[in-house]
Amino acid sequence: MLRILGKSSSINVRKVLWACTELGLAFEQEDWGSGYADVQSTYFKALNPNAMVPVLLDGDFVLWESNSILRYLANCYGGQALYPLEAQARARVDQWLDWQAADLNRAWGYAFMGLVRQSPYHQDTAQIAASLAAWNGFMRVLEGQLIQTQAYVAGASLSLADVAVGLSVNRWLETPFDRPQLPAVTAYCDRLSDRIGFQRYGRNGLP
Ligand SMILES: N[C@@H](CCC(=O)N[C@@H](CS)C(=O)NCC(=O)O)C(=O)O
Repeated sequence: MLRILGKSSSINVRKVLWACTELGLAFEQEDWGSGYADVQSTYFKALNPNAMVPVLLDGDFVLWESNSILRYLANCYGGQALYPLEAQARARVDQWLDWQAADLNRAWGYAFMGLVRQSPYHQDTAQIAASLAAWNGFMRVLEGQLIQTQAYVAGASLSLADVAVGLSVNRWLETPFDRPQLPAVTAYCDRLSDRIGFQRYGRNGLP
């Protein structure tokens, strides 16, 4: 049985939970991370020296880094529909997975910590505004892509990229600020909401 270490309120853990659901995989989830079991413990840091969730245990095999876990699960457990073998189709999925982990994730960091987590260290209004502007800029890039595909991020069918990007879209929609209207992004979120995995894990781990 796969073990997933990480609390379901974590966006990166929810990627893995949703991917397992898409792949029809049974798993055991353990609540690790702030507010739960201690990721600074010797046991946990031997699994992931970064002291972050998620961590996947597949027998003796240990893997951290959420998007790498998505790729591993698809590669190992018949996920060719989510992560195509053909080089260019696979590269398109990788492009959006890497974009989510690097550009999009970096853009929202300050604003999310300040507005949602209410961190006292992230209350500089100019930096919040800069973070929101960068975040919206990347979301406009996503809007353009979804206008082209009229379906999912990497094309006509759901892929691993939608797991990472879909959860990010939920984060953007749930963060309290004056958002620009992005109709293709809104329609995309509605499309994802038909999926049981997104219903279970897409909305901050809540039903
Ligand atoms: N790049 C990592 C980032 C993981 C990450 O930032 N995890 C956060 C939760 S979303 C975490 O472990 N925070 C520390 C904690 O909750 O104790 C990934 O994608 O897996």
